Amino acid sequence: MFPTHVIATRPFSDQTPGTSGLRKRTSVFQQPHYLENFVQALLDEAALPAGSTLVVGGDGRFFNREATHTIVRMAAANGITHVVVGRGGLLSTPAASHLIRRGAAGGIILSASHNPGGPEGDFGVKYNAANGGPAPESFTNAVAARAAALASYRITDLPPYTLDLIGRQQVGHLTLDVVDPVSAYADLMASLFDFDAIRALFANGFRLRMDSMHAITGPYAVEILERRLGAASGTVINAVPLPDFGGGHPDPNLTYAQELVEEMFGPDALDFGAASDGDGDRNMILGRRFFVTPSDSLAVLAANATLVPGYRNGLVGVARSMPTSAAVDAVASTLGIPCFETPTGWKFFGNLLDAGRITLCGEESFGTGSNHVREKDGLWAVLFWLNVIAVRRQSVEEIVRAHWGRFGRNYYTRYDYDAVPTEVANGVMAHLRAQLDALPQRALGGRTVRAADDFVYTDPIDGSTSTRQGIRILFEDGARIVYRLSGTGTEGATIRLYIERRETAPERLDMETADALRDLVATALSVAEIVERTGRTAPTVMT
Ligand code: VG1
Ligand code: CO
Repeated sequence: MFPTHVIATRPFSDQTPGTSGLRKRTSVFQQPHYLENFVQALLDEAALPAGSTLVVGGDGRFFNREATHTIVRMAAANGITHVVVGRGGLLSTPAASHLIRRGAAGGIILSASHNPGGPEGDFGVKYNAANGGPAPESFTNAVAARAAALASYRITDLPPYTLDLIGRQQVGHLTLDVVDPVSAYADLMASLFDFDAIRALFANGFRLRMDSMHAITGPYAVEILERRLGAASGTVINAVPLPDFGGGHPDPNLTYAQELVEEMFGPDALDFGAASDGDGDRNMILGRRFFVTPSDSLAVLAANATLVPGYRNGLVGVARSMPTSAAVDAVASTLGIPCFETPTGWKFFGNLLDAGRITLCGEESFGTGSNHVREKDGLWAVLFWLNVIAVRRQSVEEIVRAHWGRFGRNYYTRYDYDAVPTEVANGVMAHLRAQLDALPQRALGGRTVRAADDFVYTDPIDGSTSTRQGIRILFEDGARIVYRLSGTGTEGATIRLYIERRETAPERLDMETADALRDLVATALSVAEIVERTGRTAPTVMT
């Protein structure tokens, strides 16, 4: 047998997972024992029964391969006898979720998602449970407590094995399956969408640009869009995953997906543009010179779901995270189905999906998904849109404008202030909390406040409660301002400001978002004293 070592570690008190797993600078993860400490805490807490399967894979960023080997060796040392790894240690987050759901007891996903990668960038580790979804808060809190108290971890010297050849290897007592990262996921997509209709769309000259931002969706997009659906070769740009994402910020928004945005708003704009993030769970949808807000995208998909084979029988319900606009609420009320409002982070959708209470869900941060996996899914959203376009035979812009005409329009914007000193950001939140009781009935910028609170969520399935999930100022006319601190940043704090106003009058559906929200933005900045407290006169990113 191969020796298992029990290695002394020092407790790490900074291993509390945030919105989506543990995310730190790569250099922090590279410290001696740091990764091992966290993985041991995860494995201890998960306590997988004998004979169970663990899935491992990541978005290919710098340190992905080393971390994969460490986890394989630690899994073996902790009695796990079957590990499934994507070839090269690669798996997109939605593909990992899908593989876990096919009989594994859990999975470890290596990614810091939309955060930059590389030696100077970020790394991340997330545990997903047997349902394929991010472990709930109760689990992550318990892991953090263990990680802060651990004395040692277990790791095995394994005989040589490879992550680069598809197939089964017997490595000591460990059965290691290296799988093609793409094929099972591509088959799942083919089972949900009308690939014949989408193929016909491309055959008739429909032009798409997909920007994979040098991140994990490249191989998935090439296989599905170009090979299986016949989109022109070269449709997918930045298709080769790179350890540092080509030095970019793999976040599909109007600021960072620059190459795509320039083309889609330029003189030779194509019919449809899309981008995905580092780990493949986010999506940005663009029409010709037209940006679809993620909140609108969720609402449009919900309203058109029965046009898609996988959702032909309709939706049982929908959910959105609290800061996401209420556009989908209007669709749910017309369809007569429930709409749930959850805290930020995909883990809060898991119970609702597992209990069969919702079919679609989404977040304003370019995340949309359904009950097909337990993560948000970037390429799924792109395929959903393509399927809807193929059936409706309308442009992206026509579909969205028709949607606004029918359901009303939720003007929406998000401001992010990155790398704010932590004390300053906490000061902004404390200043807001101190005003909560005095805000109701007050007039702010000509609007009357109906209610103000710090969002509390009680899970309807397991009754668990999550507090302090974001400050909401709700106005009587339905407008809303939300403030929260990011749980995914690694430098200082990120303040997020979300602003929304609903409009149903037909003559007011075509305003520029900046014009429609100007007053509310001014109110939001002044109530929080953003400029005074942070010294920032403009956000880092505006969506
Ligand atoms: C952000 C988004 C949130 C998303 C999370 C993980 O969190 O706002 O909606 O679920 O990232 O997405 P925060 O706490 O920074 O606002 V990903 O693509 O990193 O898995
Ligand atoms: Co992501």
